[in-house]
Amino acid sequence: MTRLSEADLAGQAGDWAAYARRMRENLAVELPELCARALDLPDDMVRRRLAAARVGIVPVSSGEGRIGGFAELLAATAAFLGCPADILPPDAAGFAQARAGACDILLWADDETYLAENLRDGGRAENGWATGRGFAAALDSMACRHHLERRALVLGAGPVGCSAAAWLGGHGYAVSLCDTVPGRAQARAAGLPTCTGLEPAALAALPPFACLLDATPTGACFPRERLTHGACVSAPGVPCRWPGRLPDARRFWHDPLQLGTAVMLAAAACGMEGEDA
Ligand code: 2YJ
Repeated sequence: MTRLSEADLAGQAGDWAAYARRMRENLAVELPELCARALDLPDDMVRRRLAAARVGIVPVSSGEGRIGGFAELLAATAAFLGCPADILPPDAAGFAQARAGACDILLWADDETYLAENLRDGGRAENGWATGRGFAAALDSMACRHHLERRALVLGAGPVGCSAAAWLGGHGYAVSLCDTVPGRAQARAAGLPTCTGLEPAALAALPPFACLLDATPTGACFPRERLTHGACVSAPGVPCRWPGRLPDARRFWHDPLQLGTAVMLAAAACGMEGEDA
């Protein structure tokens, strides 16, 4: 995950009605159900476990410091999922309160790690793993809705891209995983089901893709002509440069933090373990 800026998060915590409407219109799903699909868990179990979990967020000031609006957006995301959520004191005092019983699920992020930990029952989910699954499930929702071929291009072989590629491969997609670092996509694809690693120069030889998952911060560089006319794009990368570049805004999903956080919370609430690649 690229380090988010306060500007990336501006206005995101406020309008959940608009977020839910866009999700319904574009993905035909509600956020808890999308989390359940991302985790291959029953929808009712995810909703029940989330409703029973108290979430604590500990702001972390080490390294590059706190990001304005970050803890608030995590709390708002938890609340939107039906979890009571509190922002605890920053740093050591907050961790101490959490471990003394102030919450069931602890959310915290520094410059290297963003983690949800279930302190009551066990279960922990890292952000890259959860974000990849969430955006892969979002892409799949659009692909099912528009009857697209189950063949996907994943840009970026980092933790998010690899997690997305693994989810898509496990759900019947033929996946091409592409990275600009020579050899990286090929090495990472080797352990993933129905996944082929390639470098950008190899894309020109392939037929255009109807399903794209862009897990890079450089969406603007991806040539539009490598996509079919009705292609669907799921874009966890920040900053996101896709808006305005697709003919149909409904065949597109992006948010800077909410979906990944929601999948982390759902996974931790259900006792799952998900680590970044
Ligand atoms: O508490 C805060 O406000 C800050 N310490 C939040 C920092 C958020 N961290 C990031 O954006 C990191 N790039 C997360 C890296 C996650 C790796 N998957």
